[in-house]
Amino acid sequence: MQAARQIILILGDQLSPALASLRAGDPLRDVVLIAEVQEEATYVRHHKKKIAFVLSAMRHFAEELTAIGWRVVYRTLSETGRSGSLTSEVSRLVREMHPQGVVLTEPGEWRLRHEMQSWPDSLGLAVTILKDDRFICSTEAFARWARGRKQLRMEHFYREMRRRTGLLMNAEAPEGGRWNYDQDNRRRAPPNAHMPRPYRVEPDAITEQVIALVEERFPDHFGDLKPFWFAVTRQGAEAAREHFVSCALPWFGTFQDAMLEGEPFLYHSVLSLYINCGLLDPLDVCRRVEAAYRAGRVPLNAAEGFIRQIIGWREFVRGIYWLHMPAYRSRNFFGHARALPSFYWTAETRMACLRAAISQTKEHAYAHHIQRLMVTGNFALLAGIAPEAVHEWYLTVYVDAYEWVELPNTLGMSQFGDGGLLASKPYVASGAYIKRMSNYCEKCCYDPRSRTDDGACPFNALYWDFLARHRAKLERNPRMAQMYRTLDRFASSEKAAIGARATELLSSTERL
Ligand code: FAD
Ligand code: DLZ
Ligand code: SF4
Repeated sequence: MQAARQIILILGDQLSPALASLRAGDPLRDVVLIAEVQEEATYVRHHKKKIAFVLSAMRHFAEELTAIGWRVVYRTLSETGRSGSLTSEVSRLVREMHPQGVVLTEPGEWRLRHEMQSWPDSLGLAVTILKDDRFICSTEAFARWARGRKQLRMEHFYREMRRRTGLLMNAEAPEGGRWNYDQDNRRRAPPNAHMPRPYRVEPDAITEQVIALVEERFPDHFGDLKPFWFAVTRQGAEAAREHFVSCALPWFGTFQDAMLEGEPFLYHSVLSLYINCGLLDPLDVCRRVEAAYRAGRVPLNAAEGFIRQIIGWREFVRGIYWLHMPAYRSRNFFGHARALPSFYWTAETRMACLRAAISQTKEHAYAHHIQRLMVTGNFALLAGIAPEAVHEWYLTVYVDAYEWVELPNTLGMSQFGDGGLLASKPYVASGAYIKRMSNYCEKCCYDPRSRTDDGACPFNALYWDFLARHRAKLERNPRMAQMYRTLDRFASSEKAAIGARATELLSSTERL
C-alpha cells in the first residue's frame, strides 16, 4: 500500500468534514482510516437500527471525503471479522503503511480514551489526540467553570453559554427579558392536533446492504431494522433539520413535555442522532433556529426551549461526564439493586405508558425526552432498579446513545444515582403526572386515580413508597419538602396500605 505521512482515524460519531483531525491533515500526504468493527457494535448489544444507521452513515461519509480529495481506507465489518476492534484496525494499517504517526479527534467515550493511552507504546509511534471543538464548551473550560462552585446547575451554565455564543441575546440581556421560557412549555397535546412527522428517507443501495449485513451479523440484538427511514448523509440530515424548523419547531416549546398514544415524535426534532454522529453541527442548528425566530417564523418559547437543550443540557451533561468519569459510572446513591424487568425488552406489559414508550423504542430506536425521563426512567427509579442496568438499557436501545450523553442523563438526571450532582431533585412522579401530560391512562387497565386497590396504577403506590423508603436521604432537600408534607398528611392506615401494595408490586414486576 502507498505510504502515508499520518493515519487520521475517524470514528463512527465523528462524521464531520470540519473535524479537528481533518483540518490538521493534508489530503495529499495523509490517509483517513474508517473501520467498521465488531467491538463497537457489541460492547453493549446496540439496537439493530442504531448499528445500521451508524454503519450506513460511515460508508456515505467515506464517499463524501473521497469526493473532496481524501484518500480513505475503509474497512467493512466483513473485512474486520468477528473480533475486530479499533485498536486492531489501527495497528494493522500502521503495519501496512509505516506512517510517522496517528492523529485523531478525542473520542466521545471514556472507554476508548482509556484504551488509546496504550497506543503510543503498542504502535511504537506518536499518537496525537486533538480536542473535539464541535462542542461549544471544552472539557477544560467546563472544569474551570465548575471549580469552586458548591452546586453545578444547568441554568447557570446555560446563561454563560448564551453569553458566549450570543444566541438569543440583545447585548447583555436575554431576548424577551427572560432566560428561560420553560413555564410556557408544559401544555398537553390535543389528540386531534396537526402532527408534522419527522423527515423520512428511502434506504439507498448502501443502506440496504448494511441492513442485510446487520440482520445477518446481529440477529439477536434488540429492535426492528425496518422500516428504516433515517437520513444517512449530510445532505439528508440537513433536509431533516429544515423540515423540523419549518414544520414542527413552532410548536416544539408548547408541547415539549406532552405524550400522546400513537404519536412517538410529536413536535420533537429527531435530530439528536444526526448531531451526535457529526452529520449536523450543533451550533449551526441553533443559529438556524434563532434565525427562524428573528424572521418571525417561530415563537420565542420554542426557539429558546430548543436552543437550551443543545447549548445548555447537551454541553452540561458532557461536562459532567468528563469531570467525573470513570467513577461516575458506578455511583448508586440509593443503593438500588433490582434487575430490569423483562418488559423493557419485550414491551409486554399492561401499563399503557410503558408499553407505548418501549414499543416505539423497539420500532424506531427513539423515544422523546419526557418518555425517557418520566415513563421508563421514572418507573425504573421508583422500582429500585440497579442504575447500571438502567444505563446499559438506554445505551443499547437509542439511536442517539453514546455514553458521554447517555450516562449523565440516565444515571444522573433520571436515576439520581449521583446523589444530585446533575439534578437538584429526583425526577419521580405518580400516575397523576402521566395522566396530566398524556392520554395513555385512558386506555390503560390500571386506574391512575387509585393508590392501593388491586387495579391501582403501579406508579402511585411505588411513588409514595419511594419517598417513604428514602426519607433519610431526601427529606432535607428543599425541593422535596412539599412532597413529604403531603405524605405526612396520609393516615397511618393509608401509609400501611401503600407499603403493602408497593411490596406486592415489587415482588411481581414481571406480571405488571
Ligand atoms: P428534541 O426534543 O427535539 O431536542 C432537541 C435537541 O436537544 C436534541 O436533538 C438533543 O441534541 C438536545 N437535547 C435535548 N435534551 C437533551 C439532554 N437532556 N441531554 C443532551 N442533549 C439534549 N440524548 C442523546 O442525545 N443521547 C442519549 O443517549 C440520551 N439518553 C437519554 C437518557 C435519558 C434517561 C434521558 C432522560 C434523556 C436522554 N437524552 C439523550 C436526552 C433527550 O432525551 C434526547 O436528546 C432527545 O429525546 C432526542 O430526541 P430529539 O432529537 O427529538 O430531541
Ligand atoms: C456506535 C458505533 C458502531 C455501532 N459501530 C462503529 C464502528 O464500527 N466503527 C466506529 O468507528 N464507530 C462505531 N460506532 C461509534 C463508536 O462506538 C463511537 O465512536 C465511540 O463510542 C465514541 O463515542
Ligand atoms: Fe401508566 Fe398508570 Fe396511566 Fe396506566 S394508569 S398509563 S400505568 S400512568
